Amino acid sequence: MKKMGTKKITSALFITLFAFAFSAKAQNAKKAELKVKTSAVCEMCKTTIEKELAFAKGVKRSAVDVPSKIVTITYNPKKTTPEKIRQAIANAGYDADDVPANPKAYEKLNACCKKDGTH
Ligand SMILES: [Cu+2]
Repeated sequence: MKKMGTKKITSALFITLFAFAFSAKAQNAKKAELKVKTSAVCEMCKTTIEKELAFAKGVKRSAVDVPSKIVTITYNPKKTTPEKIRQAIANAGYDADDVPANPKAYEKLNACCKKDGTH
């Protein structure tokens, strides 16, 4: 009787562990990482891009590394796509990989943020 009890507990524990592993895997599927090369040149560009992405659907987190001009984006692949994310960056006035910056948004950028800006 006592042995049976232990077995039950052990199998219950296994099931719990399985459930944990499974849910962790399911959560991973909702997260993907994307790296996009932009035309960011300064801290202000970083803020502009990160703010724009904060409002983009499906984007969980974004971080611009100014020296390398790379934006690392954590997003939900069920809610958005790399294409849409690049488009959001382009709409903010910055190049995003092969998507050119939106000219109107680019015009509105501070002079120091433009590609030919003096630094
Ligand atoms: Cu800038």
